[in-house]
Amino acid sequence: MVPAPPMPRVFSGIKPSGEMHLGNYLGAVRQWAAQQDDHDALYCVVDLHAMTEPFDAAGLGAATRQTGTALLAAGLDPARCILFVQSHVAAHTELTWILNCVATFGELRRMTQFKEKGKGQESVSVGLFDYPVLMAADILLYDTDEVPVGDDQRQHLELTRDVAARFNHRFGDTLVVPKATVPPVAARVMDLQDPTSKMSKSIDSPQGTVLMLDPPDVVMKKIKAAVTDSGTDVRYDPAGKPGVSNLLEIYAAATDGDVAEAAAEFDGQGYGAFKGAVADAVIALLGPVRERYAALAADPGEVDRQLEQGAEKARAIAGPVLERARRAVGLLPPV
Ligand code: AQP
Repeated sequence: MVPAPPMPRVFSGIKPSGEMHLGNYLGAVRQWAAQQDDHDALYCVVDLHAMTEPFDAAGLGAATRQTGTALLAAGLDPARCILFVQSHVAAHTELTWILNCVATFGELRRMTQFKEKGKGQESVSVGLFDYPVLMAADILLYDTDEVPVGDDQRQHLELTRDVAARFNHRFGDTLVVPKATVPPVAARVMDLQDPTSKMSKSIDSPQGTVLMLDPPDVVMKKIKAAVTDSGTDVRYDPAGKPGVSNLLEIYAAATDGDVAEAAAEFDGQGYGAFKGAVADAVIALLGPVRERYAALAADPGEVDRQLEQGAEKARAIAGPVLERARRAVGLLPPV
């Protein structure tokens, strides 16, 4: 029998920087869950990335476990993917150092996310500046073919590709150059109170952010209060009608439809009925995730055990890739 061709390897990560929201779910994690059967999938709670901005040391471990629990609840299945915590695989930081010596100051300084996050801050950590290199190491350490990300991470992915190609050019073919895959809808879910900014864990906008674990009445309230415009027609026009367009994207993603169909469905209906339908769709989508989360959170020891098993499998893949990179740059192997 001819052996089946290997499945493409996919890697992605999420920061434990706050509670997961609808943008994370629709823009990323739902795709991750869907890809487990036709991809060789690795997913990671990137706790080292959460340290690049001011963070609470006393809460970091609990936030990491909570994010791991939420990912399991959202459908990641350790029998079908490798789910682990970034800091449990030391190779991530070691490859970061090697790549730090390949990436340039100029290219990191151009990163939009660094510029935005650093703006107006009195002091910015070197970690925030170096974030894209750590992200490149995360991806390259697993010979990743595809990286499913929301629109906000495209630039970092381009940098990963550039760094990998430069490394290969300088030291010989060593690293797999990955490509980004962005979901067709809801690649950038916007804040409900400010539909020109993306929904984010770290931005303080409780009413504009639907959390993945929000109870139904809270979801309904937040979506009903979403900022729209003074018009009445439900039409997809991101520049002219950002609030309505964001809700149409959310509805299309939650019902597995597309925005054109969604706009046609609500043509001629007022914003009130439209918002109610969007909220109902989101509540139906998130209900099972909330239920699974409650069951999993009751046994944190089991979650830790599953994350450790994931880390063990991740280490087994990362070790040889790191070794390849060490050898390529000429480091003396230890005896
Ligand atoms: N609003 C969003 N719409 C679609 N996808 C999104 N992602 C994040 N926000 C949206 C995707 O979710 C994955 C995890 O990314 P993250 O941990 O960086 O998420 P975050 O909510 O953006 O977290 P922070 O802490 O608030 O980060 P910043 O401040 O950097 O935005 C990624 O695949 C991301 O694309």
